[in-house]
Amino acid sequence: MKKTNSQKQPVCLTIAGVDPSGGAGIIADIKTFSAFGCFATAAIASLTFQNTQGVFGASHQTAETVRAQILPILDDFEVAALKTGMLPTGEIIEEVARIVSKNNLKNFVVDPVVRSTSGFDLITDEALKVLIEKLFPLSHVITPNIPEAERIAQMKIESVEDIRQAAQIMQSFGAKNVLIKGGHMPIADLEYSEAIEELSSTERTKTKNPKSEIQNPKSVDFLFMGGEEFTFSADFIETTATHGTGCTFAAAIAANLANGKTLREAVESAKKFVTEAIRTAPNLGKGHSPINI
Ligand code: PXL
Repeated sequence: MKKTNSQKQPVCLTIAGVDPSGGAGIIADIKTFSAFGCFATAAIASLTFQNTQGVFGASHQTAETVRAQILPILDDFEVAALKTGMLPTGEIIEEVARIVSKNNLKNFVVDPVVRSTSGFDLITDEALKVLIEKLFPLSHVITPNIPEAERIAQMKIESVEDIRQAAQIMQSFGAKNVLIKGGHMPIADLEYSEAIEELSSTERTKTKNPKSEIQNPKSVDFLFMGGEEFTFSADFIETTATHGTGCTFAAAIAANLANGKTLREAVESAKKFVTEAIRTAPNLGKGHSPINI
């Protein structure tokens, strides 16, 4: 619900790419900030050319033009939370890191966007290294999905134990809190999956069902805060309408933090929001439909 003018809306800032077809990137972030009663501001790191079927190209900003967008916002508003998404080049990432440090920005959610669902690389390998080195230590939480976690931690993720190991690797890169989203690896439920992992590998191969055979599959997200682990589970929804889920999730976490929620509360609420948005997706376009935000 929109707050009235007399209630001060926390200001959230997204620094990300524009998806002109509206499903992902800055447009999704703005709608999400707004849905959580925050005032949305946005700096464009890249203008992409895409629709629900694919990403066809992108025109990146420079460090200077990104800085020129952000500084007037910081000069004027108190930014309660910051979210980054597609940051395509090392120079942009270094500039964002400098600005975050210098302005001591808090509630910084880093969505380490690597590749679009359709397989378009949204960041170069060199830039990904800079993102890990410069932004992870400044972040409050990073929010990789499984393919992103695999590329960052440089390992295959096929089990809950792999998720834990990947999180440890990412924490060793300086990320204090790591949320690994399990939507790409539906599991029966946590206890059952862990029991399977205890089995010998031959038994496991026999037991490991393809996802279509799992009864009541769940999409389970794992939040690692220091040495603690928390899980967030929702029914897995078999659908191709997933365009923009990552952006929306991270933006909802940032908005919740801006509203004063703890990280655990922020993730729990964001997960519900995204699940509902997937469940009620409008089925637009010929490819991966956007979700309902
Ligand atoms: O979902 C990753 C993503 C983030 N940001 C922008 C995108 C995409 C995927 O297409 O276009 C701008």
